[in-house]
Amino acid sequence: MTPVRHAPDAGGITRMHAVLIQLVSIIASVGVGHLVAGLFSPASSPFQAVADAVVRLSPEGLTEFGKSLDFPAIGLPRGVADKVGLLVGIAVVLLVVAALAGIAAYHRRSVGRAVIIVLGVVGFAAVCFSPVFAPVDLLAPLSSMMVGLSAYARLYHLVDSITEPSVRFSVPKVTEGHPEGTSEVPPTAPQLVTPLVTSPVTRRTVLATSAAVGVGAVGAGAVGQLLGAGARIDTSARTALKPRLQPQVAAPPLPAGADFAAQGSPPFLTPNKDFYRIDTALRVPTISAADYQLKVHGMVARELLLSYDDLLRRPLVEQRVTLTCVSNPVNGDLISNASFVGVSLRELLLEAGVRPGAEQIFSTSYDGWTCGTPTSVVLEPDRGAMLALAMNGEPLPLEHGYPVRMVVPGLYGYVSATKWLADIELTTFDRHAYWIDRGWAQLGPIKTQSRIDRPRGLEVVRVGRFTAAGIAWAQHRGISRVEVRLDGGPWQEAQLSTEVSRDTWRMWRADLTLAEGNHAIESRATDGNGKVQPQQRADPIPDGATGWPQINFWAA
Ligand SMILES: Nc1nc2c(c(=O)[nH]1)N[C@H]1C(S)=C(S)[C@@H](COP(=O)(O)O)O[C@H]1N2
Ligand SMILES: [Mo]
Repeated sequence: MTPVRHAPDAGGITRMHAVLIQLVSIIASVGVGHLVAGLFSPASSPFQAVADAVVRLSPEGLTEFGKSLDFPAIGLPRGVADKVGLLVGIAVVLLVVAALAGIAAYHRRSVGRAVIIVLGVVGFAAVCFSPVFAPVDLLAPLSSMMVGLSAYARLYHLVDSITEPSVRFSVPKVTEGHPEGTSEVPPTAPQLVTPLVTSPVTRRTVLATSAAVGVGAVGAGAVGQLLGAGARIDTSARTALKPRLQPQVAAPPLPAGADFAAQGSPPFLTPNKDFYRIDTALRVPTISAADYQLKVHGMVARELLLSYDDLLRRPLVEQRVTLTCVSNPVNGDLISNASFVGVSLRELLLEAGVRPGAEQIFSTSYDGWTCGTPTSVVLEPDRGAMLALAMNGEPLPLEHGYPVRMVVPGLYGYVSATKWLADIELTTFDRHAYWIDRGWAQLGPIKTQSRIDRPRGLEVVRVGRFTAAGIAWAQHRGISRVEVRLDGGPWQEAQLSTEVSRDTWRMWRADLTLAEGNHAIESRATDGNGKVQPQQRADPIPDGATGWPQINFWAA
């Protein structure tokens, strides 16, 4: 037999082969991890878990940056673009690490193996330290690591079997003399033997096998993704809930003139598909209403365990509430308005019996996000704090918290609007919710603000009569007045849309006369208590942006 060439670690391959083997092993590891997760527990995909951990561990600045990322070019709405960007970023980092490890492995195979182990451990840790960890979640990271290591071992086994040269010669057995002792001359020359005993292993075999493993791994990952998505809600079950979500106490009909959409304000109700979205969930949690359970516990007289049907047996009320994100910058668009149908959270808490000293309603979502709401606010009789089940006439969209979310008028979302609500614990403020340890304030009442929607920044409009338009909000206090001024001149009172509720935004419009040239328009709102929004500019962190919005534009 021709001896296999034993070059130190390279084994007759090039650097390119080593990089390929490393990439393919890591892709196999990630792909199979994703597949196994898709089969058993979608959130346990090591890749997914690492991305989730990056979100959890990232400093406030990074998360805030991500929140405001916008990719209009590829048509992704906010709240989605940052998530896709993060996943792509992690994939790129992984590929770069794999390529570097492959180069190192060309000289020392143990380095390549060690990198697979380290990545496996990172994925394993991310899964184990997830806030929603369950033992079944161990399957995906374990199989991921095993497959990565075995792909690596097998591909290098193939490398070690490379025969050189690629066409093999074989020497036939030569008989040592004639059995009968005759003096016949045995054949002397070796013969070229074809076909070969086994098909030869060449560098091309290594390439082809690696490619096949890579394609298989990507396929496995894709199947895992589909399975995970298949674990998504049975959409027909969600739609079937619609007739059961009719409110007993309907909101009064919308008055005419609730918006100035014709002049450039948003419509009074934001369609669900346009409703802003903010959350830390890289994959939208999918909980079926049939399996839904809400636990109310902690400093209460009686613990409650409620199913979706239990909630449906309670009186359903309809309320229009404008939700706002604390990280909304001045003139930003992290604000939307919807009609919600749900049950009174106050009634529920009264039934559980809140014990004295329970200052905080600590809520946890199915994806492990946490939120702290002041109990005193939720218990106010006219606050309208609710557990919402429907939004704009349909069961909550998955992205907005299906099947149940909290809504508390007048508080920023991060302290009140828990989506995919799983657990409510009455406790003190000693316990810190998700954003509190990331630099945001414990209390988050919504600040009085206004926004200029028309003109747009740097827009060129016609000289002469021009109608500016926008919105103003001070949920639960209401808006009593909006003023605008042009080029630092005198304040001019804007016309307000008909008030629908003090928990919702109000639109404004103002007629201006524009001379040719560049202009600046500013706005300021006054809340229902007569307090004017402050001029002082403040960043969103820690408790919401302040400052008068200003738009620069041209008239020509
Ligand atoms: N489970 C969960 N609920 C959450 C969040 C989150 O990250 N996870 N973000 C909150 C924040 S910061 C805001 S502003 C609102 C946004 O709700 P929306 O996405 O329906 O507009 O949801 C709140 N509820
Ligand atoms: Mo938010």
